[in-house]
Parts: sequence; C-alpha cells; structure tokens
Amino acid sequence: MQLDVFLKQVSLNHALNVLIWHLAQAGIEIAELVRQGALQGVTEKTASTNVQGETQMQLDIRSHELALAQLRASAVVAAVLSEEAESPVLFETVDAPFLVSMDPLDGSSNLAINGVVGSIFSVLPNTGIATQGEQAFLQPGQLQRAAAYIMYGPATLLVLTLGQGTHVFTLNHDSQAFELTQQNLAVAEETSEFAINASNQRYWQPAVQRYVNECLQGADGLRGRDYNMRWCASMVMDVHRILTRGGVFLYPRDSKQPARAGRLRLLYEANPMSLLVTQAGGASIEGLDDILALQPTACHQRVPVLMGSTQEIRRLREYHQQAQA
Ligand code: AFP
Repeated sequence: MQLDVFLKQVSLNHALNVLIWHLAQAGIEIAELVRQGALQGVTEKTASTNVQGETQMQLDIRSHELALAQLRASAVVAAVLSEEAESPVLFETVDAPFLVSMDPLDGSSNLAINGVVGSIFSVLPNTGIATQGEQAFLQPGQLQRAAAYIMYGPATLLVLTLGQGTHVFTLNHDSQAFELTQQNLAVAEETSEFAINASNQRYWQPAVQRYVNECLQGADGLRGRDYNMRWCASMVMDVHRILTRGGVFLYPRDSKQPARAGRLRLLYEANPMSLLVTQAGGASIEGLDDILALQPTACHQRVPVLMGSTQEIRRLREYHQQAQA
C-alpha cells in the first residue's frame, strides 16, 4: 500500500496528510543526493558551523533547504525549527495548523565513511507562532501530532507515527513512492543488546556505570546472560535497530562538558524518536522522567536520552532513583 493511500485510511486530518506527503517528498529528494555521494559533493565540509558549533557538510545545508522548500510548499506549516538554523524559519502561512522541528540530516559525520544517515521530523500544533514567536515550539513531546524519520541506508525507509502505532514504508525507487512494508512495530520488552558510546565511560553518572557494568559482566554477573553492544554514531540507525530487534539506545548525561545535559537535542531528536519508540511499545526517559513529559525551555535544548525495551528502561530508571536516594 502506498503512503498516500495509507494516510487516507488511518487519518481524517487532510492537512496532516498533506504535511506527511511533503516530508516524504523531501526524503525522496535527499535520498537521491545521498545516493550520489561524492559525485554530488555531499561528503564535502563547508567553512560554516551550525548553532551547535558543529562543522556543516554540504549535504546538511542542502537537506535543510530541500526540507524547508517542501514544508513551505505544503501550505499547512507555519514555521520550521531546524538544527541547521539558529532561529525558526517563519513562513507566510503563519496561521497554518502545524509547526515542524527537524534535524534534516542526522549523523552527517557518517557521510565521509559512506555510513547511514537520516532526517528526523517532529510535528507540533501551531499554538500561535505569530504572537508567541519561538516560544510556540516549546511544547512537551506528548503534544506531537506526528513524528517520523527517513533513513538513507541500503534501502530508503520512512518510519512514521501519527500517534497510533509506528509503521515502516520503503521507497520504491522505480515508482518514487513509499510503500508500507511493516505495520505496528513492536519493540521487544526484554533485550540483550545495548548501544552507547563507550569512549565516554569515565564521564558517565553512577546509574549508567552500574547498568553497563552489569551488561558487560554478562552470564557471569547479576544479569545472568551475555549482552551484545552496537554503536553506529547515527541515532536514526541505532534507533531503527531498536525498533526492529529490541535493545536500548543510551546517550546519557555525562560530566565531559558539565554545562551540557547530554548530546542530543530535545525538540528534533529526542522527542520525535521517543514518540516513535513509545508508539512501538518501548519506553524513553532522560534518567528519572519520561522524555515526552518534559517541558522544553529552549529551542536547541539538549537532553540525556535512554530509550528502548521497557524492562531495561525500567531498570535504568530504578538505578537513577536509587542513585538519587
Ligand atoms: P552528527 O549529525 O553531528 O553526526 O551527530 C549525530 C548524533 O547527534 C546522533 O545521530 C548520534 O547518536 C550521536 O550524534 C553520536 O555521537 P558520538 O559522536 O558521541 O558517537
């Protein structure tokens, strides 16, 4: 079933369906650029940095522009917050029903090694960008109307939730259309796989140290079974693995840069991924609290992220509670 047919079947919200269709078109255009690799100069760095102080790749900027153009063309979006722009971009359609937060090309450092990258989107109701300015984006993730990522891997996938399950669509390169290939993903409750950047181990807080140490002790320790570890340095790919075969993805708070609460951004990484994971039966916390319940305080705010199989996340939450007691 093609994406547009699926949308008509599951959602009566025509404006939201139009928006999702335009996100998918942006994904198709970015996928084509990614496929061309060095032939399109996409692996080249630019001289500029984004609001996070990270060096931008050519493809970061082109993906941002392509996604913006599609969202503007949808006429149902009032403004867009992007990792690649300091302030939200306001469209002429300032009273349109939706706001979109996006990371147009997450994991772009993987381009240099021909690794997997992705685009992440979060759709919020427009509560009044015209009067509130960028404050309008500071809504808890549980208010998201939809979330999606597009994964530019061996196949191009669109993984989407409209708040009723999480579904996978695969791009048919011949017809240039996304087709439903997996409906209602279900994250395994238990798991024997974890994902974390272990090079930060000495900076982790005690609860995460404890959890990972127990996993590493495997069958000889308290967990009584061996664990496997994976790290792709691309949130889209790491989360996709968790959605399809279970596990936990951890980017915790650490003391490497004490002023920084984790690495990942709440509004366009943690929130949309949390909605996708929880809609697939998984869980997502920042340590003690559910990520989707957090009240954002800034557009480019960072947050610790622990997400995946519910039993493992429950254990991690308990370890954080015990460390606080
Ligand atoms: P880039 O987009 O700068 O490559 O960052 C990707 C990312 O935000 C996320 O996709 C990864 O999970 C995380 O960074 C990887 O971080 P490390 O560099 O610490 O492995």
